Amino acid sequence: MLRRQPSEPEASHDILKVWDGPPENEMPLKEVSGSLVPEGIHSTLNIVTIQFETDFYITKSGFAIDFSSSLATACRDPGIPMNGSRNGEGREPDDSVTFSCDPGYELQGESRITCIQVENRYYWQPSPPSCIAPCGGNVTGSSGFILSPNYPHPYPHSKDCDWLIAVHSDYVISLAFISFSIEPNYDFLYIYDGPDSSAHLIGSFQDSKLPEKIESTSNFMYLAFRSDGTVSYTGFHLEYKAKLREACFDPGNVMNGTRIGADYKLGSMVTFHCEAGYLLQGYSTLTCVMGNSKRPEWDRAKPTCQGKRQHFCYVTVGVIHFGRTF
Ligand SMILES: [Ca+2]
Repeated sequence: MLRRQPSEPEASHDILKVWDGPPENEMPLKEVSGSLVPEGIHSTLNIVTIQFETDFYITKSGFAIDFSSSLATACRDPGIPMNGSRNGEGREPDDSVTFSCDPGYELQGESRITCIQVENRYYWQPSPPSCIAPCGGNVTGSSGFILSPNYPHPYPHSKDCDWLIAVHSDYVISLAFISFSIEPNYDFLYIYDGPDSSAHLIGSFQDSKLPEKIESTSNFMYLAFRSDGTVSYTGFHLEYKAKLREACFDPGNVMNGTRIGADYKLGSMVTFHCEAGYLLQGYSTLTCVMGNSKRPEWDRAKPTCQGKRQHFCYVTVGVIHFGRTF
């Protein structure tokens, strides 16, 4: 397959670095580059170090920074993480606040942080967490969301993210696309009807057209997202729900036989036939009915195909035995 090279070489940056105290304390506050004006920065010490690093290429207008000092008497507003929420308003020493993330997002850091005072210095320990859309994972629970990494921001390049959705065995999985936008022809979302990528491929999805809702035939669904080394779109936001199974499980095949019928819904029938030279043992036709457990199940056990020759040998042995006795 042809792969494109990135259209520009990795840009060399000019960076502004800000530390709380001298750099040797290793308490970085912020690293800034580009042209977005960052939010205000607050130190916890009475010293701030600002370092400006430039490379050999391209110069722009630079920066202007305004600063002021104030006497700290409490911790600063710990903020609310993007795609998450905060519980608690306290900012006094020993006050704690907790954080949680919106469905589909994972907390990075500690959910509980505490305001610490050391002499005139007030700070949160540990630092406030963030909420990120993870790259893959095992998803359980009767409903939930699957988000492309970094959603709603563009997903990273060269990512392999795999999700396994597993619900209770009486249920199947219904997956709805809330939003979907990935680079056509180069980035893909593969969805499999089973617990891994060796299961039946339901589809490989790409581009920005919202796919129809899809359903698994078992209680597992496997999603594999692959992005190439360049160009990212916003990705996807999917919602899954466990749905009571309305069909029987795939009854499989029989050794030395064939099956007719591929519909496993309630009321459907499948019929087994044995190859020439084999005899069917049991009932040839199974019907999907509502079982005693209120779940669809086949009304009979699957038949088997027995070799005639084997049967014949058994009779022959019987004759010899018969001959010896009398
Ligand atoms: Ca791409």
